[in-house]
Amino acid sequence: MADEPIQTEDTKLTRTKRKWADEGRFLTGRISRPEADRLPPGQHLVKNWPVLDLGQQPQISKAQWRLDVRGLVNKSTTFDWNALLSLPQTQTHSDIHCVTTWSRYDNDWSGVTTRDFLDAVDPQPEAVAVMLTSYDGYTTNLLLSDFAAEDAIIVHSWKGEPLAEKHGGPVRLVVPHLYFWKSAKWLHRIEFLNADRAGFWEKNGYHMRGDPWAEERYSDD
Ligand SMILES: Nc1nc2c(c(=O)[nH]1)N[C@H]1C(S)=C(S)[C@@H](COP(=O)(O)O)O[C@H]1N2
Ligand SMILES: [Mo]
Repeated sequence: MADEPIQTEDTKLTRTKRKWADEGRFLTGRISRPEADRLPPGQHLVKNWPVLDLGQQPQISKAQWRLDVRGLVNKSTTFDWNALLSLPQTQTHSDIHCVTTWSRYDNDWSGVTTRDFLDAVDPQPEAVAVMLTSYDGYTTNLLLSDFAAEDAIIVHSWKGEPLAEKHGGPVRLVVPHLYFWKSAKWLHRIEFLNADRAGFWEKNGYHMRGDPWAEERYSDD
């Protein structure tokens, strides 16, 4: 009896998560690290928050903003601001690690976790990667298992205030367990793919995955 799974909460959400856990598609045991491992190798701490991008900071109002969800999902859709806010809202606390060697601790984010987002758009079994496209033309790729990490979040607020335009407002992604170039600012489109493809920096010599603890900085590493 004690071994029986609890059936009463077998919502679609728990079914999806259980299926993914069975397939090993969610990373496990990666989020909590000993404090001694908090700063990845080759990184130094900063207290400010540097701004890094391709030099074009698009000005997108909340009213103009859209998130197009395309590719291998059952619910191919476009979110506007209200649709994003109608998904479950979560607050997270995480560190930033930029490949240019600065790290910034203790950032407070609010938005929609990628797991809640995935539950809403329902990826097809063939989907193994995503390509993110931003309003400035930037692209970056992630394995679906990395996109679905427990602390990955589609962010609209920082410290309870709207995310500043220079940091990717109105909406950016934050994937804390990878280098920050994977965290697309001014997020506009997410395409679900049956194979991992290279985004902007990945085509220009950066690593396809970018794990800071493995120092996956450049593709020839
Ligand atoms: N749309 C977009 N997102 C982007 C970039 C960019 O040029 N355009 N640069 C990436 C890089 S290299 C880094 S380090 C972080 C910087 O985010 P920040 O300016 O908020 O520190 O954004 C990432 N996301
Ligand atoms: Mo970066």
